[in-house]
Order: sequence, then structure tokens, then C-alpha cells
Amino acid sequence: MKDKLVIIPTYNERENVADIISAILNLPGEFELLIIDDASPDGTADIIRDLQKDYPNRLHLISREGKLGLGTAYITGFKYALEHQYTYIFEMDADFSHNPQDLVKLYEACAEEGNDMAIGSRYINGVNVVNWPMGRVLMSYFASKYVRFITGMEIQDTTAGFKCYHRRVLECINLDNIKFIGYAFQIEMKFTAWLHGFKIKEVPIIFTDRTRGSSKMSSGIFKEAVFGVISMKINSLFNRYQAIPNQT
Ligand SMILES: Nc1nc2c(ncn2[C@@H]2O[C@H](COP(=O)(O)OP(=O)(O)OP(=O)(O)O)[C@@H](O)[C@H]2O)c(=O)[nH]1
Ligand SMILES: [Mg+2]
Repeated sequence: MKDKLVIIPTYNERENVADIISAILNLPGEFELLIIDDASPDGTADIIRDLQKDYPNRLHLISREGKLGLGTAYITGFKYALEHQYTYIFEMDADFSHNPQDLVKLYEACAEEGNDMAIGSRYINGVNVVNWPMGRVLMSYFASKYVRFITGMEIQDTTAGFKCYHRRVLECINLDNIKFIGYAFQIEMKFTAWLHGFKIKEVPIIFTDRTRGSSKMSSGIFKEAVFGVISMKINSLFNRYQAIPNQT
């Protein structure tokens, strides 16, 4: 069994990708990295291919044919991680909003404290977001509250995209049932893990707005989350999120 795989989806992250690769692959603890690039027109994948020579067997790349969305990129990554027998599987952005050093904290929360899932949370001790305009901070904060209200899940940062899963969580979730693409994807994964009774810990982190490259946030992604949460809750009442029986 291999140990840790960090999954990063990229779309036009030329300015960030080389630095994020070296920051992660130089952490203590031999993390491996899988990048899912969606044919970024800025040549992100070429930079990754070049760097693969420097990190034999530790830097993996899946190049998809076009922009298929963050949710499906992670599903592709999760399936790869399960197939290749990794135990701890991480989600993270390429743009340094998530501090690579915090991967170690997420890992410890699962590997040493026995949690099934650790979430890098912005809203544990107040609001820990740096450089976002106030409007966006408020939107994200109240979006999290809205999701808690509709779903009833006891998670403060419901849209967070910085996480560590023990593989048993991903094995239990029917990944082909996860349909959302943007923030709603992040909510849906947490909601499903919570429904299945997994032990979830929120680890406080400081989230910093990207300084390089541009955001892929869109109003479509926002709408998907607002309405998606309601349909997700209704579907759960009809048992749509049934766990896959334990295969071990
Ligand atoms: N493969 C793939 N990656 C994507 C896609 N959309 C976004 N990403 C990546 O997903 C991560 C998060 O996207 P961001 O644009 O940073 O979204 P965000 O964090 O909500 O927006 P900002 O805070 O403004 O940066 C980044 O690493 C993006 O490059 C996509 O369609 N396909
Ligand atoms: Mg970002």
C-alpha cells in the first residue's frame, strides 16, 4: 500500500504550477502528487511533463481533453488513487490559497488522531481568509451557514477544498453518483461522508487569495451550489447516497 497522494486539478495555472509542485514534493514525509490538467491553453501540462524527470515516480499527470470541471477532475483523481493503492488522499488548489505546509497537519489529523477525513477549515477560530474582498468573504461565510442549515451537517467550512481522506471514505462513496462540478462538489463529498458516519475533523488553516493566475469561479458554479444543496438534501431522503458495502 502506498501512503500519500495529493490531487490538484489545474486549468491555466502556468504561473503557479512549478512552485506548487516543488513546495509539495519537498515536504517531509514523501508526498506524491497527481495533477489533473484539462488541456490548459497556457501550456500548464508541458511544464509538468518537464518536471516529471526531476521527481521520478512521484509526480503524476492525467491530461484530459478539455475543460471538464473541478468535480470530475477529482473523481478521476480519486479513482486513480484507489486503483494505485494510496491510503491518504488529499484535495488541494494549485494557486497557493492552501498552504502546502498544512498538508502535514491534515495528514496527522487522519494518520495519528484516527479521523477518517480532515478538512482545512477557514471558519474554526473566526474567519481566516486573507486578501479576499469583503463581499466574497461574507458570501463564502454565509454560504457555509446556509449549507449547514439545509443539510444539518456539523461542519463549519462546508465549501472547503483542502482535505485529506482516508481511502476507506472514498471506497465507501459511490463516486459515479457524485454529479456536481464546482463548490457544490465540495459540499456533496462532505455531506456524503457525514451521512455515512465517518469521523471528520476540521483543522484551522489560513486561506490566502491567489496572487498569480486567474480565478475560474463563475455564476454557474455559484448557482449550482445554491440549488444543488436543496436537491442533494431531497435526494438523501430518498436514499440516493447509499454507501458501497465494505469490500475488505
Ligand atoms: N482540471 C481542472 N481544474 C480546474 C477547473 N476549474 C478550476 N480548476 C482548478 O481548480 C482549482 C480551484 O480553482 P480556482 O480558480 O482557484 O477557484 P477558486 O479558488 O474558487 O477561485 P479563486 O479563489 O478566485 O482563485 C485551481 O487549481 C484551478 O486551476 C477545471 O475545469 N478543470
Ligand atoms: Mg483559488
